Amino acid sequence: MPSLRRVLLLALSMFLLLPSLAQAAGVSPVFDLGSPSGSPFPSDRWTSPDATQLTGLRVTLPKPNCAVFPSDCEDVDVLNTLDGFNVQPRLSIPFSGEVDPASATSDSVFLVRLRDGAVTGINQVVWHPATKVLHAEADEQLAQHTRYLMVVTRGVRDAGGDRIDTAAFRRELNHGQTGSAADKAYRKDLLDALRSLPAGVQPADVAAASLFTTQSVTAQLEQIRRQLGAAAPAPASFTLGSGGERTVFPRAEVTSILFARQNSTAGPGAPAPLPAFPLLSLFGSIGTVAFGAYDSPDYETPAKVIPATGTATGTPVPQRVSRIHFNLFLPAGPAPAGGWPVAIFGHGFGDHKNSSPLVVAASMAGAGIATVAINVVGHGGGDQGTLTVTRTSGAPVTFSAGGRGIDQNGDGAIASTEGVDAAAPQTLVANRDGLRQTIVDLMQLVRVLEVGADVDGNGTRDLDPARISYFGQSFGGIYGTPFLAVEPDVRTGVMNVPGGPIIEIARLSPAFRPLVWLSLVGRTPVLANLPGLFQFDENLPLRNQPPLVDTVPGAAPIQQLIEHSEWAAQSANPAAYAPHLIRSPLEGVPAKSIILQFARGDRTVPNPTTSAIIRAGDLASRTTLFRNDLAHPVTPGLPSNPHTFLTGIGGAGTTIALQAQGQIATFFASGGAVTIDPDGPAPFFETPMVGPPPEDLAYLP
Ligand SMILES: [Ca+2]
Ligand SMILES: [Ca+2]
Ligand SMILES: [Ca+2]
Repeated sequence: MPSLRRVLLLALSMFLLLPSLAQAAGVSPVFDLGSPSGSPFPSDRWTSPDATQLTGLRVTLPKPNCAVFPSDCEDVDVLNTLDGFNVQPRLSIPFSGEVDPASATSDSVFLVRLRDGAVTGINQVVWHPATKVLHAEADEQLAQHTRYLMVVTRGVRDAGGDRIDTAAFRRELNHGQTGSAADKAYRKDLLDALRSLPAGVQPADVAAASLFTTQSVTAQLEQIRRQLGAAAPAPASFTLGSGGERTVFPRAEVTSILFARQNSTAGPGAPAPLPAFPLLSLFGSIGTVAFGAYDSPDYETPAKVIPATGTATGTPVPQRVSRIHFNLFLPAGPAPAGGWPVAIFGHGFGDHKNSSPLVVAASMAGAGIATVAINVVGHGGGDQGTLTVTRTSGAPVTFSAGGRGIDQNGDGAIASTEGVDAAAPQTLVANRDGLRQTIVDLMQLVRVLEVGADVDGNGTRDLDPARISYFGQSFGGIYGTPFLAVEPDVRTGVMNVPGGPIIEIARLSPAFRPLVWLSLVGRTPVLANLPGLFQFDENLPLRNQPPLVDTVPGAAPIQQLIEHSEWAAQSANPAAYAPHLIRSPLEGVPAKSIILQFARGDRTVPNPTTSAIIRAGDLASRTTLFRNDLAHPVTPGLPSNPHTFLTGIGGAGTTIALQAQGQIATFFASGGAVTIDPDGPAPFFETPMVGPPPEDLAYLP
């Protein structure tokens, strides 16, 4: 009996051995669990159990040599606070030899969502000959806190055109009894998951695989929203004057608004008139100009980071209370019973509440809608800045301008966005938590409007809490998307020129690319890989471009940093929240009425980053595309960069701006029911856009 068993075992091992001997010279994926780069990534091998998380896991990447790679070590500390991997992951697959990158397609490399078997392919393939690593983006954004199986099949071919070898992986999986307990547990989970191959794929086809769990994206903002809703806030104050005066003024009596902005630690500068002030009189539609303030819990530490808390059971902790100032513009005429409908407007990067909101308010007022705006974290100059309202009668009234900028780098200056980013060593967080805190402040503003805003002080509320809308430009569309996904009581929203993720906007936009370069030269070791100011080459393909063979020295570490930046910031990425606007609302949040406005060839928020939101949210039918490629050639003076088409009043773009604003005003006035084409049958606006979401840049010269 023992001898028979030995014979059978021998026969079986011969059977297993022979094919692998025959293919011994072939190329195979590497499956060495000794380091994250030694096997297909992402992989739950690089997590630890954590019962406080929705995923039951926390990322635990090992650190490189921190004496040589201190910046990478700092980044690992940030990534290791997360409860899973990127929802838009870059897949990395190491091989033992050369492969043909053209053979890496959605048929040969794909992801299987384990809960339902849904398959996602790949895009943006990059092959690194020097390291023999194949990289590819998941073709679509994945679901949050969900397990996926990554499969690499024999459909991938080596440089000689032969199918890659499958024996090494099977041998490693079945017979690899070496390694840590974590290695063994991961191998077992992976073997179990391999029972979930899609129809038509046989176990013998699998050349490599990994099992990974995506991060939670929305959990912490949802936790904070529940905390905000637990207690009614104090109502807004409208008596901000330095002498206790009410800061509510009939528009016709205001002769100017002076802004003494604080741009340095030395204090505010000289008062200067707000350039946009005359636009408040555009249609005679605005009756009242008001300034108010409310308290909002601030979850950011002084380092401008919201500390990670368990996504299942954690309790975010407010660090302090901030006084948030707002500008409010009421329509002329008698208010409807219950108060004016109100639209919250979110300003852009580097802008502030005393600028663009004044450019859009008259259009809203013309439709009977009030406009309210706050400053984004880090924006509007320092908190010593003031506004002064001068009047046709009565003394000027001076009050805080509500600046939220700080001198974060200690150089004495308060730059236009200083304080929105996290401080070192948590540099990888970037503006994730400045954006999320701004969303918290907007959710708190909704609560404050819900307790009743008595603007004129006569004891009745003047804004209707049942009719709160949101619109935002650029950055305002970026933080506006998560806000609309998480806030249940704002049912109608317009995102104008949003994009995501931030790192993709930054590297693809000529306007922001120098900031990426600054971050590359600020690292140790420095990652800028070209000589010259602002020069670097990350050598990445756009979507739907053919596979790229990357031989640019120093591009690979930049690519990895881009991936890590995106992963770390998904909890503020509009694309990651877009699925929850309409298609898959979050618990307790109704589906929203949405318009997404954007412009062809936007050089500030490039089209591929807007398309990422459109694809993730199935929003194509809700888009309006401004065709600057058609309008620019026939309209002298129109800017080649259409990014600010919503607010371009005063120049050649005035008609376009008012048409875009008119679409929003009509949408809000109808409670989100009516979406007009801004220019009707004329071709410069498409409602909705014609054709698929653009994946190219299409910059005009
Ligand atoms: Ca500074
Ligand atoms: Ca009132
Ligand atoms: Ca049209």
